[in-house]
Amino acid sequence: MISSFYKKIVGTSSTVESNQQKILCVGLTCLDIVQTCKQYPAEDSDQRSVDCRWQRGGNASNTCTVLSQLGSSCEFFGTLSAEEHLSFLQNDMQNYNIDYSHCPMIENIGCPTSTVILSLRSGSRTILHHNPNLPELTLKNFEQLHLEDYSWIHFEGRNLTEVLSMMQCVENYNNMLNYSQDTNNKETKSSQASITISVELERPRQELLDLLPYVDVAFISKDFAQSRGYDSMSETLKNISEDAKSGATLICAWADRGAMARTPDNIIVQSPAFPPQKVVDTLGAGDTFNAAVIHFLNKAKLEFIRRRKLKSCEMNSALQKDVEIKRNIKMNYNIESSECSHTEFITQNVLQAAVSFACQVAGAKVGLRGYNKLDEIFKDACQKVN
Ligand SMILES: Nc1ncnc2c1ncn2[C@@H]1O[C@H](COP(=O)(O)OP(=O)(O)OP(=O)(O)O)[C@@H](O)[C@H]1O
Ligand SMILES: *[C@@H]1O[C@H](CO)[C@@H](O)[C@H](O)[C@H]1NC(C)=O
Ligand SMILES: *[C@@H]1O[C@H](CO)[C@@H](O)[C@H](O)[C@H]1NC(C)=O
Ligand SMILES: *[C@@H]1O[C@H](CO)[C@@H](O)[C@H](O)[C@H]1NC(C)=O
Ligand SMILES: CC(=O)N[C@H]1CO[C@H](CO)[C@@H](O)[C@@H]1O
Repeated sequence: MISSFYKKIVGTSSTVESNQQKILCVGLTCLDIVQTCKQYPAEDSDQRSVDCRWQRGGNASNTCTVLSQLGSSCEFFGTLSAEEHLSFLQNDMQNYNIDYSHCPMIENIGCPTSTVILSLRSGSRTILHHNPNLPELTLKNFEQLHLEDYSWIHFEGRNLTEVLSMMQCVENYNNMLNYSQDTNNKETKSSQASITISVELERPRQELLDLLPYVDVAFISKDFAQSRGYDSMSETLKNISEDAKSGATLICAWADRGAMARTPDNIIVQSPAFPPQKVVDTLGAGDTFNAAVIHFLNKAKLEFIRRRKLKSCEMNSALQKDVEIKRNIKMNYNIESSECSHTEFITQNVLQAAVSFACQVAGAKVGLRGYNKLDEIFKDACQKVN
């Protein structure tokens, strides 16, 4: 089942090259207070929980945790409340090797908090979220970033206006790269690939569909799908691609039904779930799934670019010999650079492997408390198939 391509992408090394471009996750971090109970409590009852822990949470922040464990270099970008829980969140990001150096700090507004009840009997996670109106990131904040540091930017689909303007900013940057490639300014820019944009449609808000024309990869959560009346993954993919007329790769995960995805040219791939022996913690399963897909596709993208460069080097050395073919080769070079600005690297096989890999990682995660040891379990699994 595991191809050699798959092995190459997944790798076993968790060390990160220092000059590697990062994956940026834009969204929220919050404090999760997680209580594990034998069963979900009755109202007005008084019982002991089996386990209680504090954990760094928030969708973008969880996605970083998993990306980092899989060996991708990553950065979290979101507002941080400068209050008493700040150092808890910062220390934890440091432990997981997550860069947070560009996060704006907000005074006098508390940190968003989720109280979570995990039921061991049913495997459910019940979330009570409180956000004391910590301001959303703005375009101004986003403009402080150096976009050349990133190969992929993942957005939580939270606030339509702000996220849309950030995506437009990335689009402008990509167009600029494309322009300097066309003018054959090889030394400065030809090594730079355009940034891939992904989004998770998470909150049940119809208007978030307006983001789709700007994204390369869209994750549609089960909650979002259900809020629109879809009750299967295939119905979701079909109706969303009709509604939004999107050229994006669409991906839909659905708990123990696994996940399904659609390539830009309408080919459907899918994977079953890989349930662990016992489901102990489904909190963040979706974030884990997203991270694993992004990790896999980003690796595929880097590999695609590496091959393209090799090819263009070979061509350049051929150039020296034969001036006559020079013109054709130059044309080829340009055609290939614009191909790569889109999502040429997401072929049916790559997408299939990405979704299957992500269901395996998410399946391993729901068998674990928090994210502890996810990287070890995962390495063991890879060794077994090798
Ligand atoms: N009970 C389960 N058994 C096996 N795999 C699961 C289970 N729940 C989730 N998964 C895996 O996790 C992936 C994501 O699940 P899902 O979309 O339901 O998460 P979610 O509800 O968005 O999670 P959260 O909101 O807590 O991040 C699924 O595609 C599946 O591979
Ligand atoms: C989005 O953010 C802007 C600016 O922070 C705010 O004015 C607006 O109400 C937000 N919209 C939603 C839907 O949250
Ligand atoms: C890059 O430029 C080519 C032509 O110069 C164009 O066809 C292509 O759409 C551009 N790509 C992007 C991402 O703008
Ligand atoms: C999905 O699309 C089909 C036809 O394309 C339609 O019949 C169905 O009602 C749609 N589902 C929802 C929930 O909108
Ligand atoms: C804190 C937060 O916004 N959590 C959300 C993460 O995404 C899931 C859906 O995928 C939501 O249900 C959570 O509320």
